[in-house]
Amino acid sequence: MRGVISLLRKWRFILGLLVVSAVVFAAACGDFGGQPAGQEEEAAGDEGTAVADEPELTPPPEIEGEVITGDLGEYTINFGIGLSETSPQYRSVEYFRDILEERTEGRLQVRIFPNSQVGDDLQMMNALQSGTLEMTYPSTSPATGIVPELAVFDLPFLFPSPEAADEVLDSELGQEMLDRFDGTGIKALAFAENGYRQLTNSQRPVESPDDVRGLDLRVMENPIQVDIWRTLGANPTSMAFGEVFSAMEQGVVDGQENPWSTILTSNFYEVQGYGSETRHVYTPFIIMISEQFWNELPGEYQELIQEAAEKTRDYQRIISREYDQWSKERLRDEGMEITELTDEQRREFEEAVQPVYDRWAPEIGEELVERVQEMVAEFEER
Ligand code: TK8
Repeated sequence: MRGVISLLRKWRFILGLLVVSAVVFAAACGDFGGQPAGQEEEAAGDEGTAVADEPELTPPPEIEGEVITGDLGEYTINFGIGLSETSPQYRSVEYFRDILEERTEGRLQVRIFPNSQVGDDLQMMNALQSGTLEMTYPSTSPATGIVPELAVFDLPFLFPSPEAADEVLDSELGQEMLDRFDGTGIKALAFAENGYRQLTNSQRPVESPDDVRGLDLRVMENPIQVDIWRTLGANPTSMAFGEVFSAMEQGVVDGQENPWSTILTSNFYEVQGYGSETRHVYTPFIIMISEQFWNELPGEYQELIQEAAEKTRDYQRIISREYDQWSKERLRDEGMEITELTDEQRREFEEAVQPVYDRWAPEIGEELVERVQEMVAEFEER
């Protein structure tokens, strides 16, 4: 029987490899909503186009723990992400890969596919559910179709600091959210940090809600993100991340919103002249694995992957915060005019989007929204 299982596993592995290779080939031809081939080369860091340098980063922690020995089989994890090789997200997946490969002497291999090469967030989550991709690391916003309660993190101005976000995400409430993926074809291992979202556009400086009026903006595929910008008088369009650069370059949209490190490492500054430090939403990432693949793994490998995901989360938060302000300054070096809002100006945005809470708290669950707000308030009082 073991021979049959191992043969099946080999066939699945070969099939998976064929699917992923076909997908990678298709992506190279620009078929997967990723950046068209030309821009992928740029995003790959050709000198003189993509931003080649990076901030002084805290080095990844030493890899500790025994090597896992025994005839537990060999597996390859194809790990797709939306951001580029210079992003803190990518750097953290390299650390995840190194932990697995070192602790199993290469019996667990990780192949990283950045730049939406094997699909955008929704496509990669679907690929996990169908077992054609092993891991991905999307924002919570596009995952609300699978776990609706995640929408609480789409509420504007919810977290006053990254530490307050960590407090909630790493609490029992956060674990409850991750556990809600069980049975959906996805196992959610840990949160990480996408970060505070900042508005950019090609038209004008923005320092008040009035300046937003009439802007055509790309937003994530999530109804609350659409509502936020419609409430501010913009014309929001939901779009997969891999299509954003081209849409801005062709003038299909005037702007988008993402953390400074994404705006920098996805070269958005090349087509966006104005940035505003709105910090209007804090978006978490989720490190996730295909439930089908997870269930086939020996328990020792499951434990290692869970441990590695939590270490990856902790490290990614550190370098994400090191990238944040450094990226803002690099964007200025690249010619972007960045408006830093005063507390008063940011309060004007908060007041303008209060109706979003009123409309969506009942949808998300008043009790859940209040639980998160109480945890944040208690944390801020410490
Ligand atoms: C990358 C996306 C991105 C998100 C977005 O896969 O879509 O704008 O902020 O980070 O998840």
